[in-house]
Amino acid sequence: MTVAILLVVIALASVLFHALSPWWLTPLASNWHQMDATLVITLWISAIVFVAIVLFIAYAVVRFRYRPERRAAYEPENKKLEWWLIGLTSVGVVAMLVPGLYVWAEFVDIPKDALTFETVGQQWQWSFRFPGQDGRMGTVDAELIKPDNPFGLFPGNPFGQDDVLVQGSEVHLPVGRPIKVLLRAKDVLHDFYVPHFRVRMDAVPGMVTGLWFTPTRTGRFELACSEYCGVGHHTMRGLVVVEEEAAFHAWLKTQPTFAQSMSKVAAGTGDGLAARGRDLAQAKGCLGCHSVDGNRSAGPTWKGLYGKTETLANGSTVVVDDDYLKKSISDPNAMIVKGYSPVMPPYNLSGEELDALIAYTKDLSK
Ligand SMILES: [Cu+2]
Repeated sequence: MTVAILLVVIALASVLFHALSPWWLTPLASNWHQMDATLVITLWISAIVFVAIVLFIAYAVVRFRYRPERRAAYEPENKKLEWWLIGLTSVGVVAMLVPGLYVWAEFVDIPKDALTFETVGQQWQWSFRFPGQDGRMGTVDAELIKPDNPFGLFPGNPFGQDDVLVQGSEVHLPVGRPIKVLLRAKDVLHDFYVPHFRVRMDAVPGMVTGLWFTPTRTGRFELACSEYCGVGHHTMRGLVVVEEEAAFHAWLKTQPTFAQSMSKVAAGTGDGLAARGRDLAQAKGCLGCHSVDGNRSAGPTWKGLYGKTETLANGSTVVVDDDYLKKSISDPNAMIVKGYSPVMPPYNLSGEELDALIAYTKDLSK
């Protein structure tokens, strides 16, 4: 009897947990209410089956409990019952699958007027590219990816010259317009997922994947990598700002085009060694683990780092200078700062690149 009561309590508690739990979907901010509908349908069907089975077991435990005078009946087959069970299971499975097929058909049918932009994932940050005035994205090749050319655009391709290369990990989008996101990855699998938009897709090295949605609300939404991609995975975040069309275009104008960033490179140090260090830090993914605003991340923040005295894991202290930084980039695990894990891979940078990065950290420590 105790077992039967426990089973009934489990069934009731599961239903109550769902009804009272705050752990439910975030508010929807895109057109994909169908995703929620399929989820709810699946949840209800599974919930009904779960409760029915648990209650049936509780009933069977009481009804057929052991009595010395009773003998079990041998019944190897019950055709009628089997047909019922096959029928009900089929109806349940079909009811869970069919709505998904309808939603998928819509998911792969990308609206013709969609605004396209590209998102590139790398350990551990997101970068964004818009097609520019001509509405066409420039051709890319992974072999061309360099600190100066983080998207690997063909320097001579006419469609790529006006491509807008977004600075930082914040992307703006206009509200109420279908958006098509093209996805690439530079190193390992990543996954583009903004929970408020419901849709997600893996970014796979060596191919272009994509998804689409129409943002329905203005606001700031977090983009978090949703495919485990290494020790810095949790730091791989971005921000999607949905705003009115005019504000979006104003923002887009503030971002440099590919031609502008290339001419900066051609002009030598552009706007200084520190700026080149910043571009390099962005391109190499350093900022995935080292913040520049003082916040603690997988690695020490770069803000105020230069000239600081750090305590190392072995208890000794070191002043952060050119030598320490150079050593820590080429052999990160030699002198780990206390409280951090030895997770940084070694980087083989040129002397010029090292100088640029150090100039940048100096700049952040003024
Ligand atoms: Cu990732």
